[in-house]
Amino acid sequence: MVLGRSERRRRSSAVDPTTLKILVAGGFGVGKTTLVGAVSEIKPLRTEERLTEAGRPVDDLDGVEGKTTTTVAMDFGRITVNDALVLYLFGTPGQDRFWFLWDELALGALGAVVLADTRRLADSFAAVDYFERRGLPFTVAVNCFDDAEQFPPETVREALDLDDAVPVLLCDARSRESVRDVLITVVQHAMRISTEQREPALS
Ligand SMILES: Nc1nc2c(ncn2[C@@H]2O[C@H](COP(=O)(O)OP(=O)(O)OP(=O)(O)O)[C@@H](O)[C@H]2O)c(=O)[nH]1
Ligand SMILES: [Mg+2]
Repeated sequence: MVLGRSERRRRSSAVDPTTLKILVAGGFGVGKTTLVGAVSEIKPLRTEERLTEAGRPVDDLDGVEGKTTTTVAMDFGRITVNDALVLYLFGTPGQDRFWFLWDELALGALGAVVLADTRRLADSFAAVDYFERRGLPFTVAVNCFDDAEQFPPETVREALDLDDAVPVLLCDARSRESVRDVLITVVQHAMRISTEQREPALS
């Protein structure tokens, strides 16, 4: 097939989209795997294993009694935000015994979402501490479970003792649109921080 001049120009000017890595973190059973699955345009890679009697002493099932599986390594998904931007999503395992995987998963990440559940807000403390310590920009997204009491974002900010600059928003981890909004907030926040770090005098 012979390409016309305008088609040839169009194709040669098309640039590869920027690809960014985003972590999806948070406590056990907060909805990380659900979030990645809701938004991914490829079949998400999951590493779910059944929760067993043997794990009962170390797996804290309080508040998530209906849960039958848990992530033991990571979730992986991809979302094309627009022609210029593709996000690769890495969901962390939620249980403390898999903390050793976090450093590997965080390598090269632009930013992170810390998913929170208002019924078990303390389960998010460790993820918030982790990203603050590493200096990795993060956004807190409250996954609004039907039977959880709903609090305004500012109350959650206070409870988690977050810096004013950290975005806090409410979301539904099952909804593609809602998760997309969260991810766009993460990218914008991380870009803002990286610009401020590069141009401190202007910010
Ligand atoms: N009602 C409601 N249920 C949800 C929501 N998000 C997740 N769930 C349910 O909550 C359970 C836990 O979700 P997961 O996505 O496995 O949670 P996780 O954070 O990946 O869990 P771990 O990997 O074990 O830490 C699942 O049964 C989901 O169907 C939500 O927004 N609303
Ligand atoms: Mg999971």
